[in-house]
Amino acid sequence: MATVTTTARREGILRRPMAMTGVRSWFTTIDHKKIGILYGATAFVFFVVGGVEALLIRTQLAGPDGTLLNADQYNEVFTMHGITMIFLFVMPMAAAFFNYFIPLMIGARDVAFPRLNAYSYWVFLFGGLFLYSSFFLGGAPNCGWFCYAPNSIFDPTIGPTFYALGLIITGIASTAGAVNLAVTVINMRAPGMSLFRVPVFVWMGLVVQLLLVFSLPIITVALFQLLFDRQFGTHFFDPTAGGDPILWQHLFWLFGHPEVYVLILPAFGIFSEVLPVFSRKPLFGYQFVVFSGIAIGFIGFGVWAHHMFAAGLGPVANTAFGVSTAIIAVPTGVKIFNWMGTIYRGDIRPTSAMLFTLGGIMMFVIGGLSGVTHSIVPSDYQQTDTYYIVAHFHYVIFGGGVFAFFSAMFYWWPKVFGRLLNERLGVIEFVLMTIGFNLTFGPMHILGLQGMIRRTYTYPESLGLTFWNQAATVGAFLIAISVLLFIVNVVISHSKAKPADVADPWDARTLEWMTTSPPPVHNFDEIPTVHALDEFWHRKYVEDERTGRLVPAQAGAANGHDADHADGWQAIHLPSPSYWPLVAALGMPVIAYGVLYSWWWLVGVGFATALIGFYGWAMEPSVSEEDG
Ligand code: HEM
Ligand SMILES: [Cu+2]
Repeated sequence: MATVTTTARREGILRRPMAMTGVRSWFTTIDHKKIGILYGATAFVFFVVGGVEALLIRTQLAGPDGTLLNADQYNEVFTMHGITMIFLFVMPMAAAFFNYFIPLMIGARDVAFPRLNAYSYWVFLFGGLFLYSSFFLGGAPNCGWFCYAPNSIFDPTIGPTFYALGLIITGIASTAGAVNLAVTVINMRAPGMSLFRVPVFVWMGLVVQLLLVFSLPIITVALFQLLFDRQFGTHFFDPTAGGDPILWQHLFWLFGHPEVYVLILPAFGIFSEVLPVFSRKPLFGYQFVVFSGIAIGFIGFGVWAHHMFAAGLGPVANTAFGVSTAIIAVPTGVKIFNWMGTIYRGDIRPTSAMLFTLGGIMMFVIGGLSGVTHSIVPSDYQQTDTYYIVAHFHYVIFGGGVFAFFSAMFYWWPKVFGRLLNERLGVIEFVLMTIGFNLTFGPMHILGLQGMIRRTYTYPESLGLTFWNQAATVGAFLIAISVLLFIVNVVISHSKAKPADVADPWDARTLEWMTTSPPPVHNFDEIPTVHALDEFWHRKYVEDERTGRLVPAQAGAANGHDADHADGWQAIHLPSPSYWPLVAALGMPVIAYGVLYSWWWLVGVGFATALIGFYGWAMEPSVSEEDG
């Protein structure tokens, strides 16, 4: 096993740890940066797959009586589209940015549990591959992304069992990742980085991890109950045997609504990082942005039944959840006003990152407004299960979430890869995606109010829904072209020679920009001491006593030695790469296939594989003895 540790104190000079390279290093890495890149690349592939499914849906619905897909195929495609976009794209893409940037932004060398971090990535990957193997092994999940009972227990196809097992596996990955990142933010901050000096992106990351830690156990219990009902003949959700299908809805949405904040809070963090940098102003109302994020996290656990207004819970429950849902619009609104306060009178630079952030906020606001109309119970009776709802959640998740991801990619690409993406292609991509997006999902509001219900593979000419469906389909293909343009941009940018130095191309504010691009494997030669929010900015610029204006600090001050470390360099310890997290993760899908086909010997093999992995992992020295 190669060593990557150094000691400096003894030799008085710094010997930087050596980065592992080559294909093998990607299978053994426990470096948060490499794991971040793995999450990002995998999530992007799933985004493309989910996008192809969306184009299949839109082609089927482009006109009445579509014949591209039959009813069963359509059910599989829209279900896998929803599952893929939420569990295999948005969540892991957020994990990619959190993994790569949280340690850098808090001045740490890595996350708290590097091997657990690798484990969570491999379990996520195997969970995604397990779910997609269903297309070749008897039938993909076909019950919608929330897979309601009793349909899910009586469905004769194997799809709902793949659904239950697949989401149990991805849930394990998310839980492991959440514990890791939450402990990292709480325990690994650099000296002086008190909680109100932590960047908003990190704060939103912490809230997201805590939402996951508290909501995933609920859905995991429900998934095991669904699995038991299907595989072992229990009756949790079977109304014919004393079970209650509404129980599934309660359990699913107790997880499902906090889940939508797991999907959107990363975007709120990204907006709060990008706006100040390209407005050359500090974030307006930093503490309000932080507290409103925390408030959303809390209230988010008290609104779940707004997904069940038509399930017959009664006027009292409906009213209570209608009110709690309206209340959650308040902290969300606070953020919008703080973002507007940040750009107000700012020195705006319309870079691609800034445009995607501004566009993302606007699309999210449109989605938020239709969300408020859902909280009014009688109007939701009209809207629920129609394309008005489909329009709403695409405006918030895609409009808010995906636009934010593209903003983050243009913003942080130079830090991760040491080169900038092409700005001109970025602006064209933004314009195309914005037009395509509104042409796809805007008309769905109208289609929904005209009575087009979701999850139906075709519609008759007589309903008069054709025109807006055609418009929506054209829009979907425009979105696809804009995503293709992004891929072309990446290829072109990486085929060019690397530019000299893009350590801080945007003149940014936070610690990740204080390192080189890409950062060294140990992140910082010296753990910085933090004295303020936007620490890097305040190292670069000081206030001129006479004019009160910000003037550049003396050269080298930004990345200089900290006086606090006058006693010389620290020893840099980094854990060694390891195969064992991958081995332990491999046990998961093996166990799942065993349960799926009731091959109990295979379940045994899976458990043995996982145990061998955990044993090897536990017995492995954390750092090499050479460090002594
Ligand atoms: C790329 C452009 C996209 C298009 C054209 C698109 C289109 C659609 C359509 C037409 C439906 C409704 C299917 C039906 O009910 O019959 C749907 C469902 C859904 N979409 Fe998208 N979508 C896109 C991107 C996304 C993204 C980025 C996300 C999430 C991040 C997403 C999440 C969902 C979810 C969760 C459902 C519900 C599936 C269900 O009913 O179980 N979509 N999409
Ligand atoms: Cu909800």
